Amino acid sequence: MNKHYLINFLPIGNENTGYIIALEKNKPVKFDIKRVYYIHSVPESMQRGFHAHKSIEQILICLNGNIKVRCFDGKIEKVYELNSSNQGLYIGDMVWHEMFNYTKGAILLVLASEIYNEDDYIRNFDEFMKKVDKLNLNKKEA
Ligand code: T46
Repeated sequence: MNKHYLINFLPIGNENTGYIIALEKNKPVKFDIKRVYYIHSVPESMQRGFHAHKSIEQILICLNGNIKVRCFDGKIEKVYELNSSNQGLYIGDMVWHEMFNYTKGAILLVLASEIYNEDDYIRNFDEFMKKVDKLNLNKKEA
């Protein structure tokens, strides 16, 4: 199962009225949203992220501007360009992610499946690789 992918949202409205996008449990968010946070005013040269979550799932939505996100699940690496509020980037557990190339005024909204818990972060890449290799090995043996 892919652990990082883009989700297209359904905008309600038209160019005369403007749009509403509603995100609900199962439509299309597959987890209970326990936290919402947003990141803004990031200098263009700044890179953020550089961690994976042990169990938290998230959807990243770029509400304004343009942000790039590199995701690596131990096998598949992909750079996503987030430049539309009509799309969200799903990032599951155990996905190393890095955010960069924030344009001026970029705003990143994040829906998360759990409240903030620093113990859920893996901030060391070698530790991430060890854990993800072990998980993949266990999957092969099962
Ligand atoms: C993620 C990416 C997409 C809190 O106190 N509460 C919170 O809910 C969050 C998200 C962060 N913090 C504190 C923890 C750190 O002291 O804010 C500080 C900066 O967090 P961090 O360096 O983890 O920020 P990013 O931008 O690297 O990562 C954030 C989220 O933390 C992370 O879960 O997946 O955005």
